[in-house]
Amino acid sequence: QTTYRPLETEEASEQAVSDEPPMYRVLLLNDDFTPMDFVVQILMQLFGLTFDQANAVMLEVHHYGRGVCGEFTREIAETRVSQVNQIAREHEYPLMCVMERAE
Ligand code: NFA
Repeated sequence: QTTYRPLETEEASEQAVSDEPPMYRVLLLNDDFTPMDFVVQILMQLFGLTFDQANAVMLEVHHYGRGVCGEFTREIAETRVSQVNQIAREHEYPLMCVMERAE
């Protein structure tokens, strides 16, 4: 004997499968040594920000300790983090870039 139940719609089951990839925030952390104009250049070159946007993010990091460069899929976020940290190390600045899950 078979028990039949209705097919569940997404709404009925509340188990909808997201088709969107998880997003990651890329953050810059403040330090006392990295020059402000170097941070602004990084934000323009690697994150495509305008000078004014880059300046605003840099000042947020400088005043509050951290600031958001953007939100990306995992691979892109990982690549940006590596690029920032590598360029900073090449210039012997302690600038730190990290990522965290958004949402
Ligand atoms: N705090 C740094 C300074 O005063 C500037 C800075 C901003 C460093 C953002 C790192 C990130 N030179």
